[in-house]
Amino acid sequence: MINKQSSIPIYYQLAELIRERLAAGEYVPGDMLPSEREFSDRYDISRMTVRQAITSLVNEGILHRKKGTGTFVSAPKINQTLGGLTSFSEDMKARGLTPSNKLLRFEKVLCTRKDIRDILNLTEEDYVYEIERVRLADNQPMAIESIWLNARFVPDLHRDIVQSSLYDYLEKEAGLVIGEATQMLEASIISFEEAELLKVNKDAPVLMIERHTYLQEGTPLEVVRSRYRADRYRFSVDLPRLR
Ligand code: 16G
Repeated sequence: MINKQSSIPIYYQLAELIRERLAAGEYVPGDMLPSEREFSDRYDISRMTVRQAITSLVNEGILHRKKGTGTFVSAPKINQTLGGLTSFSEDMKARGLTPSNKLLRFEKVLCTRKDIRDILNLTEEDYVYEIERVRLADNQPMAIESIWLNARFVPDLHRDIVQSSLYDYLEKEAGLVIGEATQMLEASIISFEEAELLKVNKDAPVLMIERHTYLQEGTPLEVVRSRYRADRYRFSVDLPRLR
């Protein structure tokens, strides 16, 4: 029940109440939620407060809105384990989803950014491919990816290749052996343009993953900064007990 005397904001109480209903299985993925008006009548709270509660659950990915219809319970998020080095295409195919890309930028340029040069061990005379793509699964945008790829290893890369799997090309066509990567995960926000590309609210949270990938013999190959939709993705790691 909603307690109006409580110091806990009413919108938060309502969001918790909806969350509990979902956990109890009262609503399942695909179900339509009661309207804002029904919630506001039932709990005697303003529609603005109802909207705030629903928006917070939409931003978390638990609910989604369909224009002109209502609010629906979302499918569970994609659970991505962080145990090994895989490509986006492999990850999606393993789930029975079809990966695709929307290429935003593809250029071979001198590596002008010092932060990238430092990671890739390059000088100002070295070239990188700067690649930016929206990564989609079953035509749903999942992430925006910015790649800086050491051009020395793949002089003939062209834009058609990165319309599909980059790792496939690197390993099967270019004869490279990808060895290992270091990955960092942090919370981030995105620009208005990026929110439009990801089809999320402009203030929706995203998960920023930075990956530094190395070839088998240890040479740095790529720096990748990806912004994943926090409403569609969660990452999990297995932790052996350390003593
Ligand atoms: C993933 C990798 C990225 C790699 C890409 C290749 C992260 C954060 N990034 O998105 O480093 O370049 O896969 O994917 O996991 P592709 O082979 O499907 O093009």
